[in-house]
Amino acid sequence: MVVAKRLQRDLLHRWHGNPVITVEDVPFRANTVFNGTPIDAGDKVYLLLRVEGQHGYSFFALAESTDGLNFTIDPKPVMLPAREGPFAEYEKKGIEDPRVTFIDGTCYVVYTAVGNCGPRIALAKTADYRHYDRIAIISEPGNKDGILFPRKIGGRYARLDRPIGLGRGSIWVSYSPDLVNWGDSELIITPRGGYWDDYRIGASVTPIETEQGWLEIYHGVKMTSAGPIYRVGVVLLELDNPAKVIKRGDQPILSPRENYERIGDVPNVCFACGAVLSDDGEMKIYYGAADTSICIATCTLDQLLSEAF
Ligand code: BMA
Repeated sequence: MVVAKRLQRDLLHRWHGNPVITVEDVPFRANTVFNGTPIDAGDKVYLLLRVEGQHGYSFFALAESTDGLNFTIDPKPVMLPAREGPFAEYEKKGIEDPRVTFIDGTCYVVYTAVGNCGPRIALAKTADYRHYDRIAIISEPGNKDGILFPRKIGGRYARLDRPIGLGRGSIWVSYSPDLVNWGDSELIITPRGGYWDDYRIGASVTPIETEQGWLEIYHGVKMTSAGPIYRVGVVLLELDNPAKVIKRGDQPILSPRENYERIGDVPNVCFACGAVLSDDGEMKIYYGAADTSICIATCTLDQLLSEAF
């Protein structure tokens, strides 16, 4: 008898313990928890979580783990929207989607500050993952999905971001001498008509430096008659000039299929926010599912580089 091999639909493997964190794990009253970015601190993995409170706006909490799989959340949030000072105007509607990058040993967090004029990219840093010092708001409104590269490129800091343009967000790169003043912005990739990422795209994971180029795991949105579908894909960028695309995966590496990705406050969402790479090349990619929980999907870096394109 010939037994048909069951086709693995997605390149990434979902962890059997998904979802890893839900609102039931949050030790204070909240609406949802999603889009957590990992902080690889060597002996521990932290997740800086986006929590949406019952009032409707988002803030950050911290989860801690020794194995990157089982987390305990701190009893109180670690970063709330500023209510006074220069950031307050721009965080009136909350702070969202943090992404962590270590540069020369300093842990930076880029997040979306949401005010009445729209989303702006903001930068903070932390020494202990529980206290955050705001540095600057680093974009005008209409921009989100800001992520720092882990080292300077051509002597300058570099970041990916997603200015919304004509309503169809694309991924751009910008440069800075000091992390505060940014410019020389260049377009990297746009949505692709007819593909899974034909409506909107944005950077998702801190770029991973490989011998072949910067591996960027991004999110792509397809608009359907039932609303958007958020999927995860990959693009490889030149190390010395990340505006140059070496190759872009035709197919997503993760699509919403499980109930926890299909059903929630925003259905049909897999939204990656960071990855932890171990010495043996195994990757854990942390993603928000349906804006309602945090999940993990795994792969090896080699497999991503060889099979995702
Ligand atoms: C994006 C971001 C994410 C969110 C996603 C799906 O635009 O705002 O925070 O997870 O939409 O709702």
